Amino acid sequence: AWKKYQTKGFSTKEEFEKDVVRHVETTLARSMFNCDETAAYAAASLAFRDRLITEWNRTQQRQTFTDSKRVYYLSLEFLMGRALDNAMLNVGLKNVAKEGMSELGFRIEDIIEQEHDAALGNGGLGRLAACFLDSMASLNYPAWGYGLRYRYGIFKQEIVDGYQVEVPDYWLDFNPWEFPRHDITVDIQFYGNVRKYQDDKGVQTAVWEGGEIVKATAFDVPIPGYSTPTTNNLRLWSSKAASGEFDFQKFNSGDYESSVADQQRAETISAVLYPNDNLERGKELRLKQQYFWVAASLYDIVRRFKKSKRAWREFPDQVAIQLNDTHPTLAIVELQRILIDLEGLEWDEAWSIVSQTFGYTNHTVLPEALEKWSVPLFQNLLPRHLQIIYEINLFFLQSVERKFPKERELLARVSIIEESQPKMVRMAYLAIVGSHKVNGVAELHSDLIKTTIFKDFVRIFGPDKFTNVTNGITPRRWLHQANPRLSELIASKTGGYDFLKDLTMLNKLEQFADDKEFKKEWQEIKYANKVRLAKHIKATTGVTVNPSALFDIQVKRIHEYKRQQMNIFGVIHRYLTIKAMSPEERKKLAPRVSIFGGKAAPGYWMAKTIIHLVNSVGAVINKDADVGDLLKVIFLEDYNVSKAETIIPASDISEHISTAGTEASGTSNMKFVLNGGLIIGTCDGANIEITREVGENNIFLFGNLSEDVDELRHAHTYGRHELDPNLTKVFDSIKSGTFGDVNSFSALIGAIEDHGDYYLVSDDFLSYIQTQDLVDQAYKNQDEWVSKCIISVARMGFFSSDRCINEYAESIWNIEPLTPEDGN
Ligand code: 26M
Repeated sequence: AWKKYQTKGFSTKEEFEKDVVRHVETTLARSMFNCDETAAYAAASLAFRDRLITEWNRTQQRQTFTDSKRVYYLSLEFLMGRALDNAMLNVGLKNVAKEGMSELGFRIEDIIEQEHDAALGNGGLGRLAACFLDSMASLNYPAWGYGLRYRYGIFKQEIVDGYQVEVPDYWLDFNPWEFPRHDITVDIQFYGNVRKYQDDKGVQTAVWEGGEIVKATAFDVPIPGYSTPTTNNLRLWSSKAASGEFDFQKFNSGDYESSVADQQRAETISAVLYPNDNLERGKELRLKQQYFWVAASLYDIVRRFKKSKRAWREFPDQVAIQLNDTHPTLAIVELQRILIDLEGLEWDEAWSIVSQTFGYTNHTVLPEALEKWSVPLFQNLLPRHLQIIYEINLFFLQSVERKFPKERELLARVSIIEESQPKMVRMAYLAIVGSHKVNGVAELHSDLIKTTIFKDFVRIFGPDKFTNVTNGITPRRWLHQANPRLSELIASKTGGYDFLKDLTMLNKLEQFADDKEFKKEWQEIKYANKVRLAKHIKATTGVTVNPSALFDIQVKRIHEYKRQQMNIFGVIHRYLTIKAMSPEERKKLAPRVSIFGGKAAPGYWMAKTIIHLVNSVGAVINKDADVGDLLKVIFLEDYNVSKAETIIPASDISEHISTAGTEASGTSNMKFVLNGGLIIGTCDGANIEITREVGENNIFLFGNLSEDVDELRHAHTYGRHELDPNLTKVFDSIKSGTFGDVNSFSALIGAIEDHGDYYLVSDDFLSYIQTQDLVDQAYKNQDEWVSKCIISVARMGFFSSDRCINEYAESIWNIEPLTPEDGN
């Protein structure tokens, strides 16, 4: 029905070509005679961008006129990847563009490849935010994302002599997908002092004064929904110096050098994404980034609310704010400050508004990732906010004391301020106290936070405040865009592309799990995807891999808890086994390609050592003539969203092998299964729910359970710790120098042999290699294997981020979709 409102703009290939030529000749000021692929990409993007703008404006008007409740998704990371392909598919004009570009002499694939990834995120958390934006728009929810416009995204990874080298990712040279809003700026204050005074009526007021001001400028990115009239907005803030304001007063007028230095210091705030994933390091600049972004976003949200002229108590009926982990927790304090210091509300009324507005999503239980800020650092940077935090804490602890009168230790345990040296602000506790709902991201994870790190808070607030929303992924990017042939095959059997809007429709595929013709097509598509990846491997590493081999893939951030070290030890074990075999025995083996990819945080030395080991092992195995095609080891450089789109559809088996209880959810597990690959994994995160959906026969689970982890760790520390003999053999071969310098890898071995094997690599090793043998056996029966893959895909409907967003909308945000029928 909304189609009748559809915008002007091209809809045929001729019209598209006209737009492209116009942009080449006028916007880019070039002639069609020297239009290269870069220019063609630019012009095609501008043509699509024009088309998005009308719907974007209309969506915003609709949301304003109907005065409907909006959700604001606050995330320091949005791992968007490429925009052009996504825009073409979402507005349903990729074929038009393909034909048009072809007539202009370009292949659409080459044009798409020109785009630099928007890589404003580290890993799972950032990519989840990007999937959520796609789902919120595709489901017509009135929703905005708020983030930071980093000048440098996550670093580019180069592998030099087997080691990771980081190269800056300057991505803004040409970015047609953002609109600078130089008229939308906010002054953000840092440092300074708080002066308290009483007015004539004896009312205390706090004034935050002095310090310095930095300007936030908005940059807007349109977010088109798939086949919907909704185009939502992602607003990213960029920092610059507030020129001519009082921050310059402290310099002598005409002191040019220090003015420039000041300018640069201000611009530093939005300069670079912190490249840590699941690690907190307490740097002042990081806290500055957080406040800068949170204060600008809240100013914007509050300004929009005030235009509606509603009473403050209606704020939570108009506004839901979701905190993507604790990174935006300052928003809670900032809204309280706005309401009491600037708008003159009473504390209690303000606090009730604040705590009804926010929801907090936890993404990790790793202790080293839980955010804490030193009180002295806080005091210096945000003096007024620290006062407010102390008040919040005081009222909170008073309420706890009333409820649990004689439990002094409880008060110390749940205090937002940790009484350490120096004292620390516990951001997760602040987020819980200031939100109406707290959720984990998979069932096991949500249970774990309720019984471990947030246990006391469940007693205090009751169990209903804590809930689960299992993560999901957008099928538009992770099936339709990444695997167009599989998407087409599915469409041909399920009655068109409706399954992209209702992924549970995949269940119609189950009836074809034994259909010969269907299975043949399915296999052909997988093979073609593997050929494509093999070409990429050849081009980037020089290694030839056989596309008929079993492709075994582990791509994700490198972290000890994700256990890439166990994977590579397993590869070495396989290598030693092959070496010990007779040629006849070798003939019975299933050839395998072990593929790794992922970035290590630049300061995470152990993770970098894992990368070095993978490359060193590959260097030896890949040129061993005894082994040949039976085993190849590949490390793919610079894993990112666009590379994931080629890697994931090419997997036969992928690895999700974290120590039980450590991976909150995982989302690549869902992407791999949705693309017709099976997985080997531990009983962790969403693997458990994937098993529930696809059935135990269609997944390779192994290893200890999360409830056994504490005991095993305890036994390592206090009992004898005997290593698995298979693992010992692997260590012996490393120690004998098979893979180069022995000392390079001693820390990796030492962590297991001498330092308690915290991630239980040895405990799970036997079960891991035995399960890998089962994978080999299963792969030999291709007929059964393909049926397993089809059945699994058919049962993956639950893992759409659409399901996930509908759950948030209903149980946390209390918002409704909005379409033209409701407005303009
Ligand atoms: C912290 C401090 C300084 C700089 C960066 C950080 C930081 C950045 C990212 C800390 C944690 C970050 O992300 C955690 C994360 O990605 N968690 C993952 O979230 C996914 C989506 O819910 C889950 O699927 C993964 O299991 C979980 O590891």
